[in-house]
Amino acid sequence: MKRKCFIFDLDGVIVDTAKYHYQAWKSLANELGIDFSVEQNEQLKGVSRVDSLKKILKWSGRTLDPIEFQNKMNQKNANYIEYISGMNTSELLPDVDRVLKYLTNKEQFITLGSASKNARPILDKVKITGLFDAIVDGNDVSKAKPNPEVFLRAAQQTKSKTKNCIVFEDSVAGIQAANKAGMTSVGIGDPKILHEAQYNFQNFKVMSNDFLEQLIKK
Ligand code: B16
Ligand code: MG
Repeated sequence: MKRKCFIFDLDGVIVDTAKYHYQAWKSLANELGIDFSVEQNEQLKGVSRVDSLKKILKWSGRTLDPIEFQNKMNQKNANYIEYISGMNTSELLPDVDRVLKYLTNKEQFITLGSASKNARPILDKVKITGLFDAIVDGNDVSKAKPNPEVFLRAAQQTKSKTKNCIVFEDSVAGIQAANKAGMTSVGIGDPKILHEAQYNFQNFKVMSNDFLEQLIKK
């Protein structure tokens, strides 16, 4: 039996927490006197917390001393945690449950490859932790996307070859990481933004079971 390793990004793929990251970064940036556009936010998707704050400061030409930097990161995370505290199963993105069930029934490996350090509590809140064969998140890696470390670890944990791994990602950095790892990259979101992906879907609603079957048999 073919057993592929399906690696799901979390924010923006399984749950719509991308909007909460955006709101939390925007209020921090505005407080620092920095404008923060939707386009800039796009460049933060999939990017670690540390690297995100570094980018915001670079765009603004501002600097913070190490203590202020840490304080601002803590402030952003506290704000984000407040946003996600009320999450429940209704925040699973459309058809994620169908795709997860289909792959589970086909006995495929299901893994998480997320940059977020808040990934585990979020999976618990939307009640899907038990479906995963491996969970790799921001606490487990030292190199952030577009470095492929997070996806390579998910492959290792399921003893899968990289050519047998399929990554679902909503960020440019994540698609680049999947491509660097030699994995199949599937962009979930705007194909103009995610044009480096091998396949593109606006969301899981438009991804058929036939396509999933094709990936399993590939
Ligand atoms: P945290 P993903 C990423 O998660 C988000 O896309 C990115 O916006 C965020 O900065 C990063 O996680 C770190 O998140 O602050 O919760 O550790 O898309 O890789 O699942
Ligand atoms: Mg994401």
